[in-house]
Amino acid sequence: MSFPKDFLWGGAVAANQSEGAYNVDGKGLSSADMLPAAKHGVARTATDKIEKDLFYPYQEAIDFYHHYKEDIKLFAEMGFKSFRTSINWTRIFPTGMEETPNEAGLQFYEDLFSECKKYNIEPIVTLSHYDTPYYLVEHYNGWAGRELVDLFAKYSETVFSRYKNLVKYWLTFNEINCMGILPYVAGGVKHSNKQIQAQAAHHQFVASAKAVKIGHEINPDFQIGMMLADLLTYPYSCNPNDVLESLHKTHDYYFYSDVQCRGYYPSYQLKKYEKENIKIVMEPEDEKILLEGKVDFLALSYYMSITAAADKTVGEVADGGNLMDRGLKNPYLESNDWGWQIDPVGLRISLNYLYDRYQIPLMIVENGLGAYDKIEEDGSIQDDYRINYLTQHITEMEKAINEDGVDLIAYTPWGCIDIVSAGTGEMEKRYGFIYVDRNNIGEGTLKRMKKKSFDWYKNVIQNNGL
Ligand code: BGP
Repeated sequence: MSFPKDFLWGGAVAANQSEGAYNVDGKGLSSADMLPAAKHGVARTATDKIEKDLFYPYQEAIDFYHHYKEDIKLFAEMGFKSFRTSINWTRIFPTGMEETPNEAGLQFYEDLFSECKKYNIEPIVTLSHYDTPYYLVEHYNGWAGRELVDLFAKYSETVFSRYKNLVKYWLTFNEINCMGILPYVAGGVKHSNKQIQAQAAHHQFVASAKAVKIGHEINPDFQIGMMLADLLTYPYSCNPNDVLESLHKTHDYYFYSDVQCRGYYPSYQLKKYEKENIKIVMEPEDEKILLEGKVDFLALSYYMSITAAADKTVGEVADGGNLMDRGLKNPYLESNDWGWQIDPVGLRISLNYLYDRYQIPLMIVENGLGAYDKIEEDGSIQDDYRINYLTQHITEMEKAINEDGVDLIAYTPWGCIDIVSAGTGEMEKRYGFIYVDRNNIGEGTLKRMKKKSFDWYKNVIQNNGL
């Protein structure tokens, strides 16, 4: 078992779920800041302003903003070769509309990326991770507004120029396909229907393609990728109608990677829009921009798989499966405490599908097990379940590389340090190798503690996956 020599082992977080400091040093409000905590099984809904009696878990999060040196030191101790995080647009342009950027915000990320470089950790930076300036949400209905394309291009140009010698790997939009599932979270789209979601996705496609072009002009060595939430969907049975249903569900998310990796809308999606009477408003240059702004690599998140049946009365809807229009449970798989079905072989299958389809390098920039962790009397955290989950997935990655020939270049497990959950706003859905003392209602010292998986992952990296 071996991994490529320069394989980018690391970990991942996002600005909004980790940084806290939501209103310091000139930062503006973002769509994420307006999401109060919910509970397991209850979707988070944005408020129009910050309400005093609600709890907004991103406001403080794990205060990575003030703890990043300590945290990166711990990542370096594990031997990280890469670290994925995002830039919070509202630290750079507080409303998204300013003429000149906020220097304090620019300086923060310069310090953060320099700190990574100090330990030879390669930053992998997402430009937009579920974070839209709230001003743009209010004035343009988020990404439903065409105005955001050029505002985003300006923001991208600003950060590309500033960090051109610090950052090589960039991702444009986190889980861009979630626009069709969670339009507010993915695009600050508050008032939404299928037509609006399709138009908002188009704006992100064009904005991403523009960013790719601008980035390559600023530094031809930049590698700029797209990011797909991999929602691997099997047929519920071998009934051809179920197979067809799973193909259609697969198209629902491959559509996004097709546009970004191939540079044009796939025919199945154009037919679907026609059937649903959805009309995309395009500017004359858009098709050219999409083609010229194809991405250099594809990054994916992978947590689970679901199944699909043609007959709408069969099967049991999996947790979260209702978002994917009746994603069904798979009798062969077990689930985590949040009902996400654990499927390591599915990761190998997904990597094959994606590499066959696009023939460009792949990165796994999110994977992991959300779980409740317990601190033992001796202060240790015995997270063997997490070690087990990750071992199984790494084993399948290795097969994808060595047996199937997939060009996989990075693995950054999600929430390498415990952060706030995006789905529920809980703190106690933990993914990390590092425990953070904070609970669901914001109590705790924020102290960092190594879990058992910390030394395990250190060993994995040291032995290049062995
Ligand atoms: C992905 C998001 C992340 C992240 C992860 C885990 O969809 O890109 O932001 O949080 O899912 O989800 P959760 O936090 O709900 O467990």
